[in-house]
Order: sequence, then C-alpha cells, then structure tokens
Amino acid sequence: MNQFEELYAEFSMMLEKAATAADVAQVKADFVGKKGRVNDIMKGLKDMGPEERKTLGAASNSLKERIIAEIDRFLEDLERRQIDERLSRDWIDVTLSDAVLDKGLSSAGYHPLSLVQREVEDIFISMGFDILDGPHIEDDYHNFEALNIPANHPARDMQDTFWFADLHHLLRTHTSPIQVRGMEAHKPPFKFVGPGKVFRNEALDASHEACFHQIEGMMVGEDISVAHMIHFLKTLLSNIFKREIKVRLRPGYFPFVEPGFELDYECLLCGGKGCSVCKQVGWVEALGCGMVHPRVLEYGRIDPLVHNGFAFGLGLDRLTMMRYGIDDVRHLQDGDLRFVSQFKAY
Ligand code: FA5
Repeated sequence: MNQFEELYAEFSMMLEKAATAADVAQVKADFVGKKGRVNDIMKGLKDMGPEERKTLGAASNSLKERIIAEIDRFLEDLERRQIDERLSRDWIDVTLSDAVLDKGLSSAGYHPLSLVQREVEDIFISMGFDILDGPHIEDDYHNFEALNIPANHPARDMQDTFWFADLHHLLRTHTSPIQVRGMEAHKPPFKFVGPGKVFRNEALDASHEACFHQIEGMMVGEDISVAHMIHFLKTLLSNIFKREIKVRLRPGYFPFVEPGFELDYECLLCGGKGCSVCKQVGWVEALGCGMVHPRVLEYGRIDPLVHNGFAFGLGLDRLTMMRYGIDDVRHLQDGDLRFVSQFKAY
C-alpha cells in the first residue's frame, strides 16, 4: 500500500511542475496511460493470490481515478490562469479620449465627405426635412423620363451616362431620381433631402470626379416660392461655413425645374482670384435648383394646379472642398490615409 502513496506523491510533484496542457498530457501518459506506472502495478497483480489481488486491484483502480480527477482539476485551473493572464494583458479602456489613444493605438475616424454630409443632414433635419435614400442603379424612367427628359431629348447629353448593356438601366447621373421616388412614396405637403453617390463618364480634373456625391432637396406644398428655396439654401450655407460667404444665383437650365438657377460660391481656395479648382474664374458651381416643373409633379401624381414646390441638387464634394480648403476633388477618394486621417472629429 505504501507503494501507492509514494506513486501518488511522485505524481503530485510532477503535476505541480507542469506549465502547459502538453506537460499535463505527458504526466497523464506517464502515470495512467496504457504504458503508465499504475498499469505496470496492475500487470503485476496476476502473479498474486486472490485476496491480495482483490485488495491491490481495488487500490490501484482508486489511485487511477484519483490521479485522473486531479489532472482534470489541474487542467481547469490552468485554463483559468491562462485566461486571467490574457485578460490582464489584452485590454482596452474604451472611455479613453482620442488624444490618449492616438499615442499608441489609432482610432477610426469619419471621412470628410461623411462629416459634411452629416452636417448638411443635421441642418435640414433641424428645419423639419426627412432623409430619403435611392438606388445607385436606376432605370431610365426615374433618372430621365419622369424628370421631363424624354428619349432623344438633348438634355440627356448634359450628363455623360454609364449605361448597362440592356440600355434601360444606368448608374444614376444625379440624385434627382430621389425626387421621383419621394413623390411616389409621399403625399404633399412634404420636404426631404436625399444624399448619395452619383456617376458620370467625365474627364477628371481638380473639380470633376466620375463618381461624386450630391444631396437632393425637395419641398412640395401650397404657395411655395423661390423665396422659400433661397431661405433654406442660405440657412444651410451660413450654418456650414459659420460666416458670410459670397454666393451668386444665376439662371440655369434643367428640364425638371422652371425657372431654374445655378448657385455658385466665390472660390474659397483662392479668395476669388482664380485657381485650378475654379478654372481661373473665381467662382465654383455649388448647386442647381429651381421651382419643380409642373410635368414633373404630374409624373409624381401631384396636381400642379393645387401644389407646387422647389428642388435643388447640391455637389457635396465641392462643398467639402470649400469647407476644409481641399484643393483637388481627387484627394477625396484616392484612399491616402495621410489625407483622410486629418479629419476625425465630428
Ligand atoms: C444636376 O445634377 C441637377 N440634378 C441638379 C438639380 C437638382 C437642378 C434639382 C435643379 C433641381 P449639375 O449637373 O449642375 O445638376 O450638378 C449639380 C452639382 O453637382 C454641381 O453644381 C456641382 O457642385 C456638382 N458636380 C457636377 N458635376 C460634378 C463632378 N463631375 N464632380 C464633382 N461635382 C460635380
């Protein structure tokens, strides 16, 4: 019987030294494995008398059970210790400010276009506008026809379109189809803005991208006037720039508005002196706008004798450039982290 106690003591000593699960597996094999020490004793039982064999057999079985139970307990303990150790090493205090995190870990940030888009949305939300969305892949009807641009109308050439092979679907060339979808979904009075990506097969330069961003706006009700439109656009610009900036409104042609206007900013990059962004003219086109054409209201199943409204389509990339003094629209989407990481705060 002493032999069992000695074996158990030896086992305990070996187990205490085990640092990993592999060490424990080795101890287990050495003591209770097929070729282990306890089995060696059991093999010796066959040469003994029946009484002795019975007592020693029971004792070696119970030793084996004790050892296995001890190993299981040790493994559980080992796992818990390893988890505790990892937790004390790998942790992050999510309440730390950006300033502290920036010393070692980098935190995610917003793209300048998203920052400006959110600012514009917040300003319109505060004035009671809803936010609508629309698909990037549009059909001819929503992008052109319902906006009073029938097939073969020369205005289709104003925007170079990426068509799909079926010649019926296209990548939307402006956010104006959101007007059509807005009218389909809502009864007047309503007012909403709809931001998003738009696509045109354009020659690229400092102020022209092929994939850029607009935010559409539309308000329909009774007795809406150009004065309402100017009020909302002025409120937008003074909130975004937080100071008076020079703008000019001039007549502009869009088949879906009448009368139509274009609004320009004085180029904030050169102060109006002339640069590559404003093509040396001192002004940058900000948006197109006007009073919704009666035919467009009819396409939206709104009676133009009862209701009228205004709409605008604002270029978000150029607004972002003016807001942050960015001198080339192509910086916005070339994926250079050194550029985007300058804009983090909201
Ligand atoms: C339109 O897209 C009309 N849908 C706007 C509109 C809506 C008029 C509702 C009336 C009523 P335009 O093509 O001018 O219009 O584009 C509007 C604005 O998008 C421009 O003023 C400019 O700020 C911006 N923009 C146009 N083309 C580009 C481009 N290639 N890259 C970056 N911004 C552009």
